[in-house]
Amino acid sequence: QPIEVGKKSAAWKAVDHHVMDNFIVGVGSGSTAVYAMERLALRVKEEGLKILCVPTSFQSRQIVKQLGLSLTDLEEHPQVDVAIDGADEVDYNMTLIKGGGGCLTQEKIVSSCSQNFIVIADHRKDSKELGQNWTKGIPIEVIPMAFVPVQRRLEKLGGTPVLRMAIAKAGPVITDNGNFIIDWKFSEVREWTVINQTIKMIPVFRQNRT
Ligand code: DER
Repeated sequence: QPIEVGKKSAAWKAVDHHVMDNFIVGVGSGSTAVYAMERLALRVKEEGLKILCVPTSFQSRQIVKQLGLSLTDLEEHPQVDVAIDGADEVDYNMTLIKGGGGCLTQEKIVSSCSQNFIVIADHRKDSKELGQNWTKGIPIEVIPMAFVPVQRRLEKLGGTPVLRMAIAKAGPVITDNGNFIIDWKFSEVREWTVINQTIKMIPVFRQNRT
């Protein structure tokens, strides 16, 4: 499977190039991040690499434990040396779409606490403009009680905000943080920094009218 070979070799190179002894390492979620965690475990075994891993989801925490890597968290280590993660799409500007696996919030928090953020993305994720290859929309995690007001605010920005429904469970996907995900399907290319700021400003609680 050439794609898996590509993902694995990119993940191994990222780990070999960016992870040093005594590092606090943010470990991402999804299938590409698994290759990175496997490489970390191999280096610990073969070189005696000393690292502590901050997981970014239930999935990555489970894999850290299965591989015998040492776990830590942002309470113990709020400063992370490098975060290594996958992505769903990357444009020419290195703007990412993340959250296809529903783990975007903890991933973003850990990467924001990190000196260095390494994204491993095979050629399928490479797009000139966001939305070219990843057509499922921009994942936005919302507090359940606010999903309709947030949908309405997103509709005003254009595009179609869709509540992500679960497959192996009736009803919507519930994230590791107990929230919903809205996939915001947009039509035309946007000024993503402006959009990112605008989305962040959407109050997930209705403000009292003053
Ligand atoms: O949820 C995410 O952002 C993940 O990093 C993700 O969707 C990438 O997954 P993959 O490595 O399995 O393609």
